[in-house]
Amino acid sequence: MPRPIDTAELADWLNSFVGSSSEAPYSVLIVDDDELMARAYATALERAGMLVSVTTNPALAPGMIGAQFPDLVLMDVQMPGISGIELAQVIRQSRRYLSLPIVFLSAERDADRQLLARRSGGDDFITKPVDFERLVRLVRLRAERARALRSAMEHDSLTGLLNHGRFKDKLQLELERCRRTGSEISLALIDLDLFKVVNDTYGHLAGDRVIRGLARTLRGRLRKIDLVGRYGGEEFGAILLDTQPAAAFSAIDQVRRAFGQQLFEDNGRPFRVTFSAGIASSRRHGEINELIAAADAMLYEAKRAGRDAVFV
Ligand code: GH3
Ligand code: MG
Ligand code: MG
Ligand code: MG
Repeated sequence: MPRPIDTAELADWLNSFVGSSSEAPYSVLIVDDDELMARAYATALERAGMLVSVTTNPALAPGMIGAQFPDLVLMDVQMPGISGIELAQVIRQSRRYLSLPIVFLSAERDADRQLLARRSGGDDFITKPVDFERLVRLVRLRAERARALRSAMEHDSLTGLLNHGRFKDKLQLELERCRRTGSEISLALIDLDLFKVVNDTYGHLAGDRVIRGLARTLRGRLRKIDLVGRYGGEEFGAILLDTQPAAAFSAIDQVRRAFGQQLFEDNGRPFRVTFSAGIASSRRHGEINELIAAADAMLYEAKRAGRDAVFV
């Protein structure tokens, strides 16, 4: 019997591996109408240290993928209702899942059908009866590469922080968690002050060093569980988990003071840079666009008040 799965809980758990995602166990979703076989694959993968969930109902697969964001999907081809090939086509329609490896499992030996399976978006084809050792090796290899690819796609290349798209995904996920659990997050939007002047005076390379410097300060000064992203060019976002606005203010203001003391230099010319920030709470703004707009409005106020300040 496949064990019952609380997909929301599993998503939370997977999501909690912030900053250490490469060390988290690989998560695999198995989609196979044959319960006994699915269970056997699951056991083999679990013994190899992976986290496995199973569904015998292919119609549930897209929802589970959305909730769990597995590292890999292992999928039977022949299933009642919707075939694995059709399911792969559905999954591949979403840009988010372009790098999600799909491995087909099938008794299908026909080369044309196998080719069709690959063309529909499948990455590998394992024929039944399955060699379990080979299955584990292949899944691990695919998951490893997919995770590296996904990480590159989700992080900003200049700073290594979450990029704009992934940052907003995370914000959405955290807001959903707040709704479920009644917890609270604070969102901080941070914008470097008069950065055009910095670029004009010291050059773009020095400007880039400043952007990297702020990224490092944010990562170093905030908690490991907090989510930090590069929201735009010289704008950053921080999601402070389980944090009320007053505490968020202290945290970001402490970053502001530390960053303001940092000395940058260009050809022997030392200089400092400041930032302004706006903070808003999920308690008052539960919808993502509202929350962002509220933090942005506070950021605007901080700028208007003369910059180098945090407004809440
Ligand atoms: P304000 O205090 O009002 O925010 O002034 P500002 O000069 O920072 O205003 P604005 O947001 O208009 O300018 C941002 C500048 O940041 C313009 C852009 O050239 C620069 N910028 C954006 N991304 C990068 C980047 O990746 N590297 C460098 N060096 N500069 C960048
Ligand atoms: Mg089947
Ligand atoms: Mg800006
Ligand atoms: Mg600016």
